[in-house]
Amino acid sequence: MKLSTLLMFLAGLAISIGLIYFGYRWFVKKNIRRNVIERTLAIVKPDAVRAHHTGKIIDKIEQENFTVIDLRKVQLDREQAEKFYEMHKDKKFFHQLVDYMTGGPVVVMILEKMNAIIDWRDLMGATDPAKAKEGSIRKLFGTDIGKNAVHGSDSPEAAHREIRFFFADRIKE
Ligand code: 3AN
Repeated sequence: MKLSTLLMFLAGLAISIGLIYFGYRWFVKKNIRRNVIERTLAIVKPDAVRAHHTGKIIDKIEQENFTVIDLRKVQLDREQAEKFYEMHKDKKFFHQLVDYMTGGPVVVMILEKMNAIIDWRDLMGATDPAKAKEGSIRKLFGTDIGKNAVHGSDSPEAAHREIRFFFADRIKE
C-alpha cells in the first residue's frame, strides 16, 4: 500500500472516530436523564400569552408533577431578546425570532422535578408544532415553527444560564 493511501485511510478513520465521539457526547448531553432533581427555565411565549393559554399550559405542567418554583411576567426589550438567543445570532430566522419574542409579554418560570430539563422538553414537543407529538404543548398551542408557544432549556448548562438570565436573585439557592 502506498504511504499516501495509508495516510488518507488513517485521516479518514480519525475523522470518523471524532464525529462518532462528539456526536455521541452531543446526543447524551441533549437527552440525558440523570435521575436527579433539576431546575429548568420555561417560557410561555408572546403568542400563547396573548391567546390566554398561560393557565392551561401551567395546568399541564402541574399535571406532570413539575413544581413551579418562581414565575414572572416580563416584557423583553430587543437587547434582552438578542442576548437570550445569542447562540442563534447567525441563523436566518434570528431577527424574526427577536421581533416575535419582543412582540408582547412572556411568562417565565423556574420548573423543578426529577429530570426536569428533558421532561419539560418532552412535554413541550418538537420545535415545529406540525411535527410535535399529540398532546404536547406545542401541538396544542403552537402556531408554526416561528411561533411555537413555549421555550425550554436544552441542557443543564443552558438551564443554569437561562435561570440566571431571568432570576439572578435566586441562582444561589
Ligand atoms: P427549541 O426551542 O425547540 O430548542 P431551537 O433552539 O432550535 O428550538 O430554536 C430556538 C427558537 O428559534 C425556536 N423555539 C423557534 O421559536 C425559533 N426557530 C427555530 N427554528 C426556526 C425556523 N426554522 N424558523 C423560524 N423560527 C425558528
